[in-house]
Order: sequence, then C-alpha cells, then structure tokens
Amino acid sequence: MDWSLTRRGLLQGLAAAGGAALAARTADGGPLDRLRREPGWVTGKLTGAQAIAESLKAEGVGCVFGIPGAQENELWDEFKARGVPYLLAAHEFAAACMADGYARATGRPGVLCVVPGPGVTNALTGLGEALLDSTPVVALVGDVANGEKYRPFQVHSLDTVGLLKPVCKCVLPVSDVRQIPDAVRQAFRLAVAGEPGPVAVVVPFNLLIEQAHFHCPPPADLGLPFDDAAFDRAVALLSDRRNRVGIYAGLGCMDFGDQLAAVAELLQAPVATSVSGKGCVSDAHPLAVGWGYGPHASVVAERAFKPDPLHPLRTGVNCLLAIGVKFSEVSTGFYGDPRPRTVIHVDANPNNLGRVMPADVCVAADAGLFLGRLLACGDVLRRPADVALQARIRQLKLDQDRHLCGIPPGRCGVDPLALIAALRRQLPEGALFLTDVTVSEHLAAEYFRVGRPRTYFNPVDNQAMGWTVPAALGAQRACPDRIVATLTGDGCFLMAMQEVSTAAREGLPVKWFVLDDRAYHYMQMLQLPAYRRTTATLLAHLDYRGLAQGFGVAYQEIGPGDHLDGSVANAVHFPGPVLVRVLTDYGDRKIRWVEAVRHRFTDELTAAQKARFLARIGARSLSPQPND
Ligand SMILES: Cc1ncc(C[n+]2csc(CCOP(=O)(O)OP(=O)(O)O)c2C)c(N)n1
Ligand SMILES: [Mg+2]
Repeated sequence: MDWSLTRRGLLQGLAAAGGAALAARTADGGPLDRLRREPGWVTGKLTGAQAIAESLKAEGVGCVFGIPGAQENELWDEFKARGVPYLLAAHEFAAACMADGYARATGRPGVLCVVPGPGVTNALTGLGEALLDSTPVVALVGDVANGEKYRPFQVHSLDTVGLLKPVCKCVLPVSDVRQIPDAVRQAFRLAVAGEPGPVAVVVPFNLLIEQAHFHCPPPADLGLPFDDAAFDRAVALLSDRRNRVGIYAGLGCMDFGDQLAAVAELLQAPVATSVSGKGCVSDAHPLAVGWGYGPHASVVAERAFKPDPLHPLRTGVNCLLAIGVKFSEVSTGFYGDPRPRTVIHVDANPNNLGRVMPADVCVAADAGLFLGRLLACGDVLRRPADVALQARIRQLKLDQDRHLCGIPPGRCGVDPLALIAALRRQLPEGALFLTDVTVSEHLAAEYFRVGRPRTYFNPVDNQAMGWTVPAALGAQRACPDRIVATLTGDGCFLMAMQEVSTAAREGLPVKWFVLDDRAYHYMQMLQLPAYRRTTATLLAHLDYRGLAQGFGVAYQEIGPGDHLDGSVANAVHFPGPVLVRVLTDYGDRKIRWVEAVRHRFTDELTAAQKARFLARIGARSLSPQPND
C-alpha cells in the first residue's frame, strides 16, 4: 500500500467533510490521529509536560540548560523520556548565560529551564544580558499552582511574571494546558523576530500533569520588516558622490557578512563594527577597519573615517550608514562616536532608530533584506575602487601589527595586551573567543582581529561579570568541534567559577584564560584618577592549581618568564577543559576606551561638579591617600 498517498487522500477527505472539527474530535490517539502526525506538528493526547517536550523537539532544540526543582521534575523527566537534550548547570545565572552563549554561537534560540522563586531570581542577570545584547533565548519557567489548585503561601511563590517582564522581550503566561504548544512555539518565533531577545513561557506546575488532546501546527513565521519609502531616501543619499560613506555595522548584520562586504565594495566605504558586530565582516577584508570609529576604539577605524593627511583635499567619512546597530553606551565609549554630517540608520527595531545618533533617514528594516536590496541597486551605487583608502587601511593595520609585536615583557606579570596578541596569533580562525567584564575587554575589542561571524562574544550592555565562564560552555555545547577560549578577569571568574565543575562533568573542553592580578583593575582604573585612591578592589589569593584539581580539569600557569605563544598554544590545543592562570601585571598600560570615556564624562560635568572633583583631587594629592 502507498501509505503517503492513502494519508493524503484521507486528509483531503477530511477537509472536504469539514475536517477541522472532525480532526479536533478524533485527535485522541485513534487511528486518524496516528495518520495526522505531520512533521513539525504537536499532536495526540499528552500531558502539559509532554506537550512542552514535543514542542521543543518540533523546534529542533539542541540543548535545554537549567536546574530542575519540585515544580518541574515532571518536565525534566519528559525531556529524558522523549530525547530532548539537556545540560544541568550549577547555578541559574550560569544556565541563562549558557543559553545565551549557545544562541550567540548559532544564531538560534538558546533554551533555559528554571524553577520559580530562586531559580528565576538567579537567572535574571543572565536574561538581562540577553535582553540588552539582543540575544534570542527561550526561558521555560515553572510557576506555583494556579486555578483550582491554587493555595496561599506556596513555596517559591514570588511574582514570576512580574520578575521576568523587565528582563524579557516578552513573557507568555500559560493558564490552560491546551495553550502550551502555541505558547512555547510562539516564544521561538518572538525570540528571533525583529531585534532578537529573551522570551519567557511561564507554566504553573499543575498544568504539567494535566492532559489534553493536541493538534497544533507550527506557528507562522512573523515576517521581516522593510520600509520601502525610507529605503528609497537612503539610496538617494548613498548614490550622491559628494557623500563619502562609512559603514557602522552591528549584530544585526552578523549573518549577512557577504552582502555587507559586497555593499562596502560597491560604495568603497570603510566598515567599522560595534563590539557585538565584530566578525560580521572579516577583519582581513581590505575595507574592514575594526571596532568603532571614535577615540575610544580601534585606531585603524578612527583614522580611516577621518580625512587622510596624505590627501588633504579629500574629506573623511561624511555620510554614516549604520546597519543593525543601537549606538549603546559601552560600544560607543559613552556615546563618543562622532556624528558625520549625514546619518542613515537601519534597524529591525523602529524603537532603536535615531535614539542615540540623530539620523537623517531612519529605515525600519531587516539588515539582510536592506543589504540585499542595496545590492540590487548596484548600477546607481557603484563607485570606482578607492585605491588611496585601501592603501591607508592596509598601512594602519600594519602599524597596529607592529605595535603588538613590540610589547615589552611585563615586570611582575604578563601584560594583558601581550596575551591578547598571543591569543590572536594562536587561536585558529574558527575558534570561539569570549571576553568577560575585565578592563581588558576593551583591549580585546580594539586589537583582536576576527575572521568569521559568530566567533567573538562579549557581554556588552549588561556587563554581567562572570558571563564568560558559563557562556563558553553553552557555545562549546553548540560547537563541539571548535576551540572555545575565554578572557576572564579574576574577579569575574570568582562570580561563576562553579561552572568549571560542569565542564569537567560534561567533558566540555573550554579554555578559561584568567587574568590573575588579585584586583578589580577595571575599578582601580576608574577610581584612581578621580579619587586619588582605590576602595574595595582587592581580591584574595586563590590557589588556582588546587581549584583546577578540585574541579577535575587540567591546569596551566603563564607567568612573565614563560614563552607566551608556546604556553597559549599548549592550552588551546589541549583536548580537555583547561583552567589557565595568567599572572597579570597591568603596569601602566593605557586603554583608549578608559581614557576616552573619562574625558567625555568629565566634559559633561557641570562647573560646580568639576570644582568639587578638582578640590578633592587637589586635597588628596597634598596628603597622599592609602590605596586598598
Ligand atoms: C555583577 C557585576 N558586579 C559589579 C560590576 C562592576 N564591575 C565592573 S568590572 C569590575 C571588576 C572586574 O575585575 P576583574 O574581573 O578582576 O577584571 P580586571 O579588570 O581586574 O582584569 C566590577 C566590580 C559588574 N559589571 N557586574
Ligand atoms: Mg582582576
């Protein structure tokens, strides 16, 4: 018998006979139900927990990160029964960061599953990072019982929905078991639609054991935004040869690198990126200039956007084409990217347009669609090769390389910039590199060259210390065959180091490079010039070797006397997880981001505030203050 033909015939018959109603009535495990198991549908008589597991399978989920609890044991048991892959974290902050790391590495939603009360509150910081950094995460959150099962003073009975709302793009509370598949699957659509972000589905635990008949098709895709009229205005500006275009590309361009490079070539425009956008165009491209274009970021970018001293009659960039980017505080060095005469801002989220950098043309559009449509206008946009610009960018990059080769060895420890240079040389192009909230994150953003999309990650806008330790596990789980390495401050490490035990248990071969300076150097760099002393910035001595041994991972130590490249290569190519302690000496290493942000902050002080700051600095300079 031709099974598929018979099935199709049956379904056609059902439709002809007003099949929708019949389908709903007979979807109870009878013979028609079996015939109607379309791929991607959730069908049959299922409990709420089974419906969630089936919905996750229909979405092709690669891993659920989280921690079970009384409200969700039923669900975790169904993950196991139905083959939904999962990974147990040691802390829900870490689980949220793992889901975030998984999502950043793949572009697909990472999935988190936590209990109400402490599970949710622990996860908030990680969800906040995903929200501010536009990362698609789906959070499955259990809740206390509802409806007839509700009782007062249940365990974990904090306001789950209320807690999640400020850190999620959207929260979908479920009040009836029959809503479950649609809510879960809609969450996956919403998480990636427009500007991505975390979406939570909140399910009271009594619904997990209720049964219902399901016959749920996959939800429709939500479509891509595109403002045609604004696009035409943007093309008019870009085709005007008096406008020298520079491109500023963000995370929204991450999966459209080829189109972005082709548009840059068409317009002969230098391409700078935000921190989150690093990798959307290869730094090896002749028009790629690195992070930012202001005084806080890459020198290559800043100079490539300015007039060329060798060609004084040519203007610098006077028309900015910003695509898939928000101009947020950290990436712009406290809003320090200069505003060229004309600005075109393109973003999928209309609420981001022109918010920080006033724009002449705001285009609410998906970055991929926008770039594709620009390429279709090649005839009006194409400009001749700008040999001088490309030569200048090449020279600026060579100067930067030379600078990195000439870093003198640190006296008491390794200079973090030397470490970043060694990592840049030793990590293969496909490796994933995650930087934490150490002050060295800004050195890395400035100097680390990225060759491929989705290989460089930083918790940019929530700046959640400790993010790399678990986020690297999520990324490694998503990309088991790639090398995954982190740049983690010792303060950051202390916030999440328990997840090293998770890596050991799961055999996830992450390499954590921990900058051990026994201090919050970031805070010291901010405090010392302003207060002439440091406060609450010293950390305890840690026995990293003992920790590695205790957690069950390999250990490597890198000190000032060691061969840096050789040591980095050793750790990078070790087949298992490695905790690398880098004895760090910041010495008087200057960091452009810190300097630029200080200047901007000081500029914005009122005269009275300036006077107060200066008086304090003056008084403390006369009577030297003890540091920490
Ligand atoms: C959860 C959290 N708490 C506090 C801060 C404020 N903060 C930012 S950086 C930093 C210190 C980072 O120190 P460390 O990890 O040792 O890096 P270093 O700069 O010393 O290399 C602190 C306390 C933060 N960003 N996140
Ligand atoms: Mg430190």
